[in-house]
Amino acid sequence: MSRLIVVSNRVPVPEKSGDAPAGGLAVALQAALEEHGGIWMGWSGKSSGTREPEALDLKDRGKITYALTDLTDKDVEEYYFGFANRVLWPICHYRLDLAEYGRKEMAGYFRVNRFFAHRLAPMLQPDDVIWIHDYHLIPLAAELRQMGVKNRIGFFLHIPWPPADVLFAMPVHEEIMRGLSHYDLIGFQTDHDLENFAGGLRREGIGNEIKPGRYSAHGRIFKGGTYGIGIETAAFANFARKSASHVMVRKAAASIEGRDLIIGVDRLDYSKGITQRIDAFERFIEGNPGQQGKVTYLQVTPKSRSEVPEYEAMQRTVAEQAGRVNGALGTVDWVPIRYINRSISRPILAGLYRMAKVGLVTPLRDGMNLVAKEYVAAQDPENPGVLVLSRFAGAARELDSALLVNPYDIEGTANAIARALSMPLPERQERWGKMMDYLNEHDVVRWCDDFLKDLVA
Ligand code: ADQ
Repeated sequence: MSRLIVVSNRVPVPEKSGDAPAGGLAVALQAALEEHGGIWMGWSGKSSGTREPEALDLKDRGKITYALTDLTDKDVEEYYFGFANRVLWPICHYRLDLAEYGRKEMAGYFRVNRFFAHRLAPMLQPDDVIWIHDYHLIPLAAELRQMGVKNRIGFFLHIPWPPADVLFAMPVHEEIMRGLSHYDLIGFQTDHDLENFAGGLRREGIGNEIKPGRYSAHGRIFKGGTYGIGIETAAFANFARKSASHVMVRKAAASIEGRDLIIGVDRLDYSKGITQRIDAFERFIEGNPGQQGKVTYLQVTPKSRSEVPEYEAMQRTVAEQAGRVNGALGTVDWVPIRYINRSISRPILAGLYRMAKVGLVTPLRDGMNLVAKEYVAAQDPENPGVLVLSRFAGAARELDSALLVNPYDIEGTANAIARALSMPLPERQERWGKMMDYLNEHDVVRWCDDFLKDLVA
């Protein structure tokens, strides 16, 4: 394959070449970029105020050039907080009720995509392969085509794709769908998302599947497929094994004092089902009074997108809820819920996952959910914990040996927590073994290879 060009909203630039990035996605993409040589372009995360951003900031790290651009305040407001996070994010997570449409924001979204295209195009060589990531940049291929770019362009959507009726509630759904048809390959996390996409094409009468995995719409033919993202399974498992001796993990273990640990780890986001999960935990304790004082539920939740009003409101709601449950159920020597609003380093996170008898991953809707996979990879094969997983996470389509729950069913989730805590060792090992085999086979490097292979085929 020729050079690889990756474009995503944010870019994990290493301090110096060879530095290992923190997340699995960055690891896999950096490895692919190292192999082929190339560019990773995106927003610097900084604002240029009211001034037009200056030329791209280029940082060379070995065979990879990181190309960063600032955005104006107006761009950040309209493209990022406005359209991407207040329209596309809720719509793609089936939350019509939370979508806030505004002409200005929509215009800003398309304007920033055009701006990205204008900055990227001059750096392209004719046989470069371009891979664009996520909902922030759907129209980017169309803008590049407009400028005469004929290269292979692939797109991967990290979040769910909604059914036609949800999508069509979005005023610019036509432009968004047309934008997608300019890619050569569109990748989704699950078959479900791909079916929703194909259903949308049919319902609108703009296209259809002409043969398996090949679609025709807006006068173009392109491929669509399912590529569920993985984690660095082996590395994460290794991490977790070593982490048990980490001083912070040992302190955490001591503070649990022989109680069973239940863990939840999510960005503070309404899609993650955190309030329903706390309700389910409360119901579990109320229904199992013998468990009082015997379990600790640790919810690790860094704040995210605090500038978006729905997220700011949620910060208050969850904090109040955790406080209320602790007030109602706690005793002088037992705090039922430990609620933490900060990021935790990966070694400590891995150690905490391993320590937890139950991993609670109950999003109302999630593209994949990597926490579910990390929790499984971190377990001790001799004594693995139990994953309680929402059937509405993409991961549920792969990890079907988890205890699958409907997160809206509070009683059902409470029962699953009880079942997880009392599950006999042989059943835990069998369920865990199946999931771990899957994760070993389908790690993030394979995800990256599969997508790129199909893009260039
Ligand atoms: P996210 O919505 O961010 O990702 P997820 O897949 O769970 O959700 O990934 C979160 C990552 O952040 C995990 O690697 C997790 O370890 C880390 N993380 C979360 N809380 C943390 C904390 N307190 N401290 C440290 N690390 C923390 C989007 C989509 C998902 C999709 C991914 C990848 O919404 O559905 O799985 O992209 O495609």
